[in-house]
Amino acid sequence: MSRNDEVAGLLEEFADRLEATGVEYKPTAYRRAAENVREHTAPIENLAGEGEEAVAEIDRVGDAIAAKIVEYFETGAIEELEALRSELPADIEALTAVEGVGPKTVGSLYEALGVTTLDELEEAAEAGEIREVSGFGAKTEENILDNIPFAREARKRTRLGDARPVADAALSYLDGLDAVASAAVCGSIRRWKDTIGDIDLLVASDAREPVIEAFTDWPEADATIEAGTGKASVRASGTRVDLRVVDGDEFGAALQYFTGSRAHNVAVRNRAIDRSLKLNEYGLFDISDVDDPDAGQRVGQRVAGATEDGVYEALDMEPVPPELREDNGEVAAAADGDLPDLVETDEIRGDLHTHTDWSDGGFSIAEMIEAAAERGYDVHAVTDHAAGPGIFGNTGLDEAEIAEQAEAVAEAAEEASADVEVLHGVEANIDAEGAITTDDETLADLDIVVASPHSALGQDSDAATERLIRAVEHPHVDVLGHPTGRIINSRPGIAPDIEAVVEAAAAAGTAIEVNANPARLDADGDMVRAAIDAGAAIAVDTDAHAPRELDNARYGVHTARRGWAETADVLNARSPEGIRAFLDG
Ligand code: DGT
Ligand code: CA
Ligand code: CA
Ligand code: ZN
Repeated sequence: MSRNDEVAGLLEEFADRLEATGVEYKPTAYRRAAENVREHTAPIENLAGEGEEAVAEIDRVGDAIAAKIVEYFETGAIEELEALRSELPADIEALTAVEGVGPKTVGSLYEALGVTTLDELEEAAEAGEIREVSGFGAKTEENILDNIPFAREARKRTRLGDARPVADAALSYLDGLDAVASAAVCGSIRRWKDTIGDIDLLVASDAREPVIEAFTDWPEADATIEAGTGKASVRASGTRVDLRVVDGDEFGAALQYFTGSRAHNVAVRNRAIDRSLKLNEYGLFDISDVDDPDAGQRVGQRVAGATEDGVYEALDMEPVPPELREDNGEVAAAADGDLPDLVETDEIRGDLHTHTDWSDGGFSIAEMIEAAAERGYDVHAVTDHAAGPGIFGNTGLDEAEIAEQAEAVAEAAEEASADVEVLHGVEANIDAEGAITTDDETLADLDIVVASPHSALGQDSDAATERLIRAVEHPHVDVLGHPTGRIINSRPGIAPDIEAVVEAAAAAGTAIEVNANPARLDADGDMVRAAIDAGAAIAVDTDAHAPRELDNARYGVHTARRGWAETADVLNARSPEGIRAFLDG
């Protein structure tokens, strides 16, 4: 974690605690400051060293907040924050992780019941004490109780999008060391799971000690958790990073083993046993002539282990792409030579769900088209928010504004230097009943309509199913955007009957989106697989609000791969003509 992140975290806590004690306006100022400190490119500790004025140069950081930041670097604490902490000794970060519990709730529940931790919150809810507090009711209490397990789980796991850049940085650092022959990520992050418990790294080297030493000295590591002869763990950006160092001839076996999942490994190991082979993290061994196969880890004749592909091939299997290794039929498919030909990130020909400064994006239509061109895209769809439920203030476009934007998009497309086919569309809203809240005549004129749920995300499963079925059956809807509306580690979203929704989508010719924003990643792998089985197309879109967010496409592609998506299943891996044909159909 950089010190900018650290200070931003403190300012956010400050904001929460001010809000909990009923202070108005100031919390917003602290949150804005936090955001800008986090995004600021210069290290905050350097600015603080130069003094308050240098810190106050950061956008939205006023003199008062700048003084507190300097105080923190000079004394190791902020006096006023310490005072707020003793006034309200509750774990505000943990408690506000529960959906429906904000800082004010934390303040009230502490005052009335002395609640300071998640456990105490749960006890109070179970005992029916919360409903007795003024301003709370039985329904609120029930919601809190329902949401506690999710909050507990969320605090333990890191989002893929937060962990992957850390893993990539660690990997390139290790790759640059002389003693390292090869380096790879393994574990859930190599399988591209949407959340990960820890980052697992593997290195092949015949000099273990210097590699371990260099790893614990990695500049981005905040602390060493443990260090041994062949493995070490550090903490970086709040996530645990495990490294194992093995010999080159065992690298493939270790990579296979530590990639998991456990269930996949069990299935593969059983296949080895059927062939009188022994598979473990050290290699694949022929034990047909061995009296006691359990006598050691490296017994019998080594038949594979240097490469992972070699391990699978020696088991008469196609090498299994990591995303499939969840024991969902991939072992049998690999044995039959029936693995899917998975879509690749560089096969994406354009993004079909993006925003500009016409709604809540930060960049112009022209800048977003240019960014798409830079990424080699052939197609780019502009789909700003339509006004409607769940879209705040006046960020969403009404019918007149959509018509006006059509002209602006046509103009920008005309002027764009690169040869990108620009589509004009909208991200329309699916209301709680499944109606699309933009006029049909307006929708009919657009190249593409993405329809997404943005409101009523706490509705029950039956209502959610009906809602999404009605939306995908709408004649002008082309893509169902982020189908559940979940925000990973923050809110679960709706839980429709997936089969029913994807069947309706397939029948209506509506594509199911994999939203590549790493906070969303829905549809998830399971829904993608159901959609493909039902015959629905998949759209892998970033929902970018800025050019750099177009680079999130890889998270969406790997999520689609977890759902066994082949190139042909993905709408925006088709040619511009193919995409047009689908949208017109
Ligand atoms: P995570 O970190 O919770 O997101 O999930 P993984 O899959 O990365 O799990 P982790 O970090 O505990 O271990 C990495 C891989 O190592 C795991 O996917 C499979 C393998 N592995 C670790 N311990 C065991 C074990 O006791 N038995 C088996 N079969 N495999 C193991
Ligand atoms: Ca892991
Ligand atoms: Ca691990
Ligand atoms: Zn969007």
